[in-house]
Amino acid sequence: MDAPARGLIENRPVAGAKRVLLAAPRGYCAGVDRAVVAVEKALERYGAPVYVRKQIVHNIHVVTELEEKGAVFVEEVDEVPEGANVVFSAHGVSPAVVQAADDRGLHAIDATCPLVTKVHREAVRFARDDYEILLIGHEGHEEVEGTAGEAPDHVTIVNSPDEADTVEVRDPSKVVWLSQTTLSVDETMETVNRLRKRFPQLQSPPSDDICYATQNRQVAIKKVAAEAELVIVVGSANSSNSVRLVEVALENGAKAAYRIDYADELQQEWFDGVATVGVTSGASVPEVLVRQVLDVLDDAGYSDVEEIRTAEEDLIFSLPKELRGDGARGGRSSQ
Ligand code: 0CH
Ligand code: SF4
Repeated sequence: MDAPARGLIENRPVAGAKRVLLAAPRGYCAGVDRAVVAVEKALERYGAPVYVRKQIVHNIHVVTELEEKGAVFVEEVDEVPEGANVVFSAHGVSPAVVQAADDRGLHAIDATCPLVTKVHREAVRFARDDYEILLIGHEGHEEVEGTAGEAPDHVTIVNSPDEADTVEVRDPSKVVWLSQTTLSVDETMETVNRLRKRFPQLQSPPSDDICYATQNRQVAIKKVAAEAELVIVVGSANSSNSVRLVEVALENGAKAAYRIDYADELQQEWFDGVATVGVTSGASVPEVLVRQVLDVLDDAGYSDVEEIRTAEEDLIFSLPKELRGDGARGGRSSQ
């Protein structure tokens, strides 16, 4: 989308000085950057169209821009012409999808985030040792489908803390929990605590499944929310980690919190009497969309912007191996 018309929100007086607290880290994580760059590189190398199974990341702006460059997003590999290039999204795929692409003679480029692949490997290993895996995550989310698909006979999905009270297992002495990478840390710990009350021998994953980027964005918005009357989260409705940021803000002091895709969705009534606005963005959100929100806020008198940084991030993943032939490495995408 073009830059939104400025002056969308009126500059009305409020008690106290108007200011913005801008959470950091926010926006793109290493896995999203790598996945978006992978589609761009595939387009450069092979030319359009490059097919992508599911949204490469859950952000409408990213998907629209890549479509304009020649990416074609499909739901399943059977929609891809035989022999064509197909990119698997950052959220990962089950072995059945890999097999289906192979059966169709597709050239697959796997943009699954390495931190999602790590959880897949854990699922494979615990299943091989005949553990029952309680996979904490949202049923129907692509990442959960992909991870569960590694060991369908050993995985039971636990959608919520309440489900921890009712889920049944075969052998309570041989059970482990794993999780989706983009959940609320606090809610997941509540689920685990409730599971452990019922299954004291429950094992934990060897290392955190909720990834560094998800955790860092939640820590930052908690600090911002403690001082903000209103929190704006930039991110798409199907972006799990973005939606979690709204919930975390509300649970940690924000009086109101809203998720928007674009600055022109800001509503006048959200700002009534508000002096301090918190702003953040999900892991799949390009920074340009945050800048457009800050421009609208600036016009409304929220010109004093203070960044609240709770962690530094410098992780970069190398590109999928199928794109590494020229020695290219992942780097900041142009979006
Ligand atoms: O937060 P979810 O998992 O819905 O996905 P996203 O918004 O595309 O963010 C990137 C995470 C990709 C997989 O961990
Ligand atoms: Fe990888 Fe975490 Fe980003 Fe998901 S949110 S793509 S697991 S770094």
